Amino acid sequence: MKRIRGLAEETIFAPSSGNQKAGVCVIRVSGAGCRKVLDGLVGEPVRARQACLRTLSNTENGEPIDRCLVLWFPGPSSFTGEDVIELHVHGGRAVIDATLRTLGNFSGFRLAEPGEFARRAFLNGKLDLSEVEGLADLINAQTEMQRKLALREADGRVKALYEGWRGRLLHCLSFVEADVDFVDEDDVPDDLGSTISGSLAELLEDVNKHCANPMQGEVLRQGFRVVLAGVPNVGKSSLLNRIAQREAAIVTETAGTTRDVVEVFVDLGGYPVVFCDTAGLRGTEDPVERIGVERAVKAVNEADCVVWMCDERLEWPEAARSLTDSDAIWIRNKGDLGDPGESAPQRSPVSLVVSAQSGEGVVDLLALIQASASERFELTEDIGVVRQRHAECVTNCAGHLEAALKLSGQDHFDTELLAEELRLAARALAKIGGRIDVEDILDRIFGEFCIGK
Ligand SMILES: Nc1nc2c(ncn2[C@@H]2O[C@H](COP(=O)(O)OP(=O)(O)OP(=O)(O)O)[C@@H](O)[C@H]2O)c(=O)[nH]1
Ligand SMILES: [Mg+2]
Repeated sequence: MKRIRGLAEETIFAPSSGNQKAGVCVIRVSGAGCRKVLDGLVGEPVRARQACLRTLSNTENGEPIDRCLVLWFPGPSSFTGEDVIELHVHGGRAVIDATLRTLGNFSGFRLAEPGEFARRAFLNGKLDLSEVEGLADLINAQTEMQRKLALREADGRVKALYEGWRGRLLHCLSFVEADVDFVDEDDVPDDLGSTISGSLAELLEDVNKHCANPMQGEVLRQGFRVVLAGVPNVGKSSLLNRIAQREAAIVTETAGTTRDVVEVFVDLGGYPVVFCDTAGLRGTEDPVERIGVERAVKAVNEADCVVWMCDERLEWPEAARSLTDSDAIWIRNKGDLGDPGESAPQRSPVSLVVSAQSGEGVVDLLALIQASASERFELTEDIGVVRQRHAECVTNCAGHLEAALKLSGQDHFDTELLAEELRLAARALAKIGGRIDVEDILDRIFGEFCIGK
């Protein structure tokens, strides 16, 4: 277990329950100075890990600040691993300010930086990096599905999976290292290759299966991107506004109104969905509109789901046809104007008629999109790779595992080389939990937190 270096000198404190006016505000204190708070600010003794109702008093003039609940967690059995106190004060601005001011008067005390409590928990071996990332996700989760995914990281399921794989690798490595170091010992199997290749093949299969639905977690974190695309004037921006229930995008009768991609975040049955309105697709001489069309094409290509909006009254340009995707949802807008009839220049594979103006069919469209998102995010037993950072480590591990498997299958191989591949595969997994090579990523990860966590 890592011990903190130098940090314990400073006791940190911060409100941990957000900045809104509320009934209660939890102010957390962590560090060796906690006992000063118990003696000076709280006064009366408190029992460890039990909520005690106490009066906080200003250390300068002895005046009472608030009557509040005090929770005392002596280290190392605390969130950070250090001594921790939680003060559940009344959530008014003046109470919070007076409490923070008094805490700041203790020598060696300072306001915590964002993520500093979690950083201390990590440095004290209370959490591994995947759990820290899960905690950040849990705090940032805006929808039910994001919460579920974050909990899988925060409660240690991601950690358990990768640590389990690492354990299997280290087990194989122990045979190889035994072969290298003690070739004459009895308990080292003669046929090293065949002993470990079965285990390595099984592990590689598990790793590859796990990577089969890559970045599911990343998509869930960023949101399922639904791009509204089609020729100009079909009503893409009107539909976006109808879904957002506000005037998010400009709507006019002029074809070619939208240029930039306009994004709106929606919680669709627990799934985080980002709807993107785009410029109407058409060939154009206008340089600004051309950039808009390029952005629209890019958005379509990067979309998780494309809603192709058409209007059979309008010509469907060749450029747009080449982009069409059989998995996309095809809709015809302006249903309130009636069917264009057989006289329309073309018939597209429309599965739904909607009207951005009256709202007709929009609920059905949202249900189709939700079904598509739920198919994509089905949270199975194997949680898949949840972060880009993890994906890089797992891919790296798989590469070394493959190399090791190949070596172990040969009649004659260099055991040193095999051991090195196994070590590198295990290192790649160790990186996920932050056992090694963490210095360069710590600031980025803890920077995701707000103050007080
Ligand atoms: N009757 C009717 N008119 C609509 C409907 N949806 C949009 N319109 C009208 O169609 C025109 C174009 O609407 P927009 O939402 O700007 O169309 P767009 O596809 O975003 O157009 P571009 O940004 O130019 O690509 C506006 O005059 C809207 O009021 C609808 O469902 N019914
Ligand atoms: Mg528009």
